[in-house]
Amino acid sequence: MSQQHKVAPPTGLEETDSVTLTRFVLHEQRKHPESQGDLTLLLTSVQLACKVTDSCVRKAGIAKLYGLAGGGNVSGDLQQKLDVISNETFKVNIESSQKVAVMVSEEEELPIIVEKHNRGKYGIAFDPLDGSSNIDSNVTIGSIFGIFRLPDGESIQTTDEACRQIMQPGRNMVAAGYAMYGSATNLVLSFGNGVHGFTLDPSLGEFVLTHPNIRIPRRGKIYSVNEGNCKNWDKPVVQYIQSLKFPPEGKSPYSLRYIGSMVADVHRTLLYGGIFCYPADKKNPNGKLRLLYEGAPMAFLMEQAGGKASTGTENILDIQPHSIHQRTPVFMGSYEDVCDLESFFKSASQ
Ligand code: FDP
Repeated sequence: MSQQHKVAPPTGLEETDSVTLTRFVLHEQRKHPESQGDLTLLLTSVQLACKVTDSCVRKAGIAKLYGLAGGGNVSGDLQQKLDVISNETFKVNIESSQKVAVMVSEEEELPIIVEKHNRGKYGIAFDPLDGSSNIDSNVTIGSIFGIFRLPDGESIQTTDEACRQIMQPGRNMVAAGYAMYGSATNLVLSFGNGVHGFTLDPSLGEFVLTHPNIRIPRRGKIYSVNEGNCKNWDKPVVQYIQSLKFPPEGKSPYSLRYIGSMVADVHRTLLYGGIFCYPADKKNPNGKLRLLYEGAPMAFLMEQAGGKASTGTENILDIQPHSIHQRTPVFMGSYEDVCDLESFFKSASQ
């Protein structure tokens, strides 16, 4: 509608002009006249996978979807029924978009190579249901994804080629995001032009833009870490956390908030500021979280929102992956907080 014909909706009808996720993505696509709409269609399929997963999570108790499925994932964690359902949902929906050639899932040891007739130019890495140890207690969980342009998806024939093509530094991602199944359902997304948050309107079944252009505060007041692992942390991490709890005279200590579900902890950090940490420790020298479908997509969002993501010594987005399920230490959040953390690693190395 042209500007001159645009009339303000009558009071109470403001919602008739909701910016849905689909409308937002189409609008962004128009900024790139050369675009063939492939990413738009891929995001539509991811959006649907998130809606289906959300619906399963919401009715899990009633439909008897809580509990173990009987198998294990790549981490050796026991698979929950919802892990299996969300993984199938992501695979089926994304493959049917015909826009990807390779998928990497936290639930599958090998990359999934899409049938030739269904292939597209992208690769996607996803954790279909992150934080699943929290499922049965109805704590917030989520899905995380990162999308890469593949050098030549058409030619892939072997597992090794599939791995080689999708194992790119996070900085190469064309889009990343997460869905959060909490007291409301959010989908937070970036395709390299800022971070935008949508909330699922259950009456419409549509994600509606509620948090345009999210900017993380330069410095926060909250730290988020599983402090039970403290005895195994490296010295710089112990010293840094100690500095937050015992600040110099006149400064307030940081508050601690830890849900134990990455999507929820990162979402709060993005909105309120502060730092989310999952450090390496003596038992897990590379930490716990996975690079391709946890660390890198969240790092992409953090940086796009004006924050920072680091291993302590390196920007997470610069890591060249050497295996699809490799782990990485994670420190992400407000720019100044992550810089402070890095300064403890720097001092330790001098
Ligand atoms: P979960 O084991 O419940 O799947 O990556 C997995 C993850 O959850 C993250 O969502 C979360 O941040 C982290 O592990 C929690 O680990 P701890 O239980 O060791 O704190």
